[in-house]
Amino acid sequence: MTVRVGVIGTGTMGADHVRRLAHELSGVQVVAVSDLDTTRAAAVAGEVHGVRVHASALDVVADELVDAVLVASSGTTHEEYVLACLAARKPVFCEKPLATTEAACERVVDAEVSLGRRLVQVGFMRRYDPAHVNLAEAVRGGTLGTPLMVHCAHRNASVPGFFTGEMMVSDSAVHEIDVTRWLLDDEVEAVRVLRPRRNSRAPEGLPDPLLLLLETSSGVLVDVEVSASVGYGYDIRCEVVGESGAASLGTEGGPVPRDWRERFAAAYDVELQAWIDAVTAGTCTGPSAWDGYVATTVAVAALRALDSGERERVALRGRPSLYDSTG
Ligand code: ISE
Repeated sequence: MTVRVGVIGTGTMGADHVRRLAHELSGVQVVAVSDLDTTRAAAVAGEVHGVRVHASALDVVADELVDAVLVASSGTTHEEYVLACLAARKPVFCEKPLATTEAACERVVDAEVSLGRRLVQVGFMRRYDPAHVNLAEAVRGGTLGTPLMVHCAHRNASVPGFFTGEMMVSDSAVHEIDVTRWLLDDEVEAVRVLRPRRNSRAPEGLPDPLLLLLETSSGVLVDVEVSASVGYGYDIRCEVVGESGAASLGTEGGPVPRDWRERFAAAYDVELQAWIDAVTAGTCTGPSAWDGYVATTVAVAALRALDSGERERVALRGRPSLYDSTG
C-alpha cells in the first residue's frame, strides 16, 4: 500500500518534509499541499510529480485522495487542522508544538479520546535521533544508576527576526521538556527560568540566553541552557548524571551542524518512516497528543516563570487510558 499524504504548510520544515517523503522514504506519495503563501506552495509542489496545490488547509484534509495529513504550519494553526483531521478520521502527523495553549491541546486530546483510538503523532523527532536513542538506552539499562541530574544545552547559531522570548521556550526548550520526560520516564512538576547577562549579539529585545531549571516528580533536576545567537553553529548537548555514572549524547567536540535540519536529518527520516509504516499498518505510535499536551503545559509554566521570576508549578490533568502505553 502507498500512503497518500497531504502536507499543510510549506515553510522551512514543511518543504523539507515534502522532499523527504517524496524522495527518501518508502510506501508514501505526496499528493497535495497548501500554504498561506500559495506561490511558496506551488514552488514546493512543482518539485514533485503529481502534487495538487489547495487554496486552504481544510481542503487538504477534505481531499478524498489524501489518506493522511502532515501539519507543518505555524503553531497557532495546529489545533484547527488536527481537529479537522480527527473529525475526518485521518491519521495526522503534527509538527511540534501540538498547540500553543493547554486548552487547545486538551481539546485535541478530548477529540482523540472520544474516537477511542490514536490518530495523532507529534513531531518530537529527538526520540528518533540515534544519539538520543543511545542515551536513553544507557539510562534505561541501569548502568548509570538512579538519575540525579540532567544538563542540557540548546544553542542556535542565530534566529529569524520574528523569533520571540516566548519562542525560546515554546519552540526551542519544548524539545528538552519532551526529552526529559522520555529519557527519565518522569514528569516535570515545577520550573524556574533564570536570565543570565544578555548576549550582545542577540536580536533587540530577545531574552537570550535563558536558563531553565526543571524539577521532576522523582526529584531529578534538569538544567537547560537555551541560546539563540551563538554564531558558531547549532549545538545540542545533553548529559545524564546518575548515582554511579554519567552519559551524554557523545556529539560534543565533533563538527558543529549549521541548523536543526542538518543535525536531525537522520532523526526526521526515521520519525516519518515510522509514521508512514504505522499508518500502513493501521496503528499509531510515537509521541502522542498526550505528550504534546504535557510538553505545552510545562512550556506554559516556564513562560509564567520567565515573567514572574518565581518557581512555577505544573498542573496536569489525569492521563486518559488511551495513552497508557508510551511512544
Ligand atoms: C525550531 O523551531 C525547532 O524546532 C528546532 O528543532 C529547534 O532546535 C529550534 O530552536 C527551534 O527554533
